[in-house]
Amino acid sequence: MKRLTVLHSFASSASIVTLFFLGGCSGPQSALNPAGPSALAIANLWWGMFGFFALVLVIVVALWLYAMWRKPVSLTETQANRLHQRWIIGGGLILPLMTIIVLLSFSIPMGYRMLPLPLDGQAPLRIDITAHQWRWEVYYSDADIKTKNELHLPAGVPVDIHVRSADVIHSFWVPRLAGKIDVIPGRTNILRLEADAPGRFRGQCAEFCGKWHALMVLMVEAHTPEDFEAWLEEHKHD
Ligand SMILES: [Cu+2]
Repeated sequence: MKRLTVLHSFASSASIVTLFFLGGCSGPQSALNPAGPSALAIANLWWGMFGFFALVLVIVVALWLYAMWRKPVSLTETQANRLHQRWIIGGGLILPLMTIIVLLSFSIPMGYRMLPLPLDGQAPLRIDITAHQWRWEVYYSDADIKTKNELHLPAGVPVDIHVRSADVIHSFWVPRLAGKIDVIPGRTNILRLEADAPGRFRGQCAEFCGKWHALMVLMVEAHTPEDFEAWLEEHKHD
């Protein structure tokens, strides 16, 4: 009876802890609450890695418990050496190699999604962003519109963000839409992102860049293509 109560309280504490952590999966800046194709690929990779490493943890703990509880076996020196060699080759070479190959085979194609590769029949929209200590300057070259800490884009359309820095290294990151890209002085890096549907998202500089780095926030608004056109028209002559 006592054991059952202990099991129950353990189960309810585990559920509370799980709910607490899952609470962190939502919100305007959560990479686990994707709102675009490349963010979805990253979230899937994250869950895949989480499952894989959870499995590794369970196996390691099981082996550890087994090692603690099993009866010692007496082996000859040759047998012991052979066993040690097997563990070194299996656990030190084959297992890490297999792990790296599996992870790379999933993560490399996902990385490609964020590259500005040519698209069939659809030209991506270009938006230029210059990072300053401590603000984002957004520039729509076709319409000659500038905004500060505010990025407007059409939903359902691939957008190429060309990032540059006016001073130090920053990192452009809108977790719900794509992965992050470093913003390096003297270079232009390009990140492709896309929002599935209209909505508001939050971006944040992801590389420590000085005193007010934490306040280097970017508000992102995805509009329907028609609303985006209207927004461009409205701001063209500002
Ligand atoms: Cu920063």
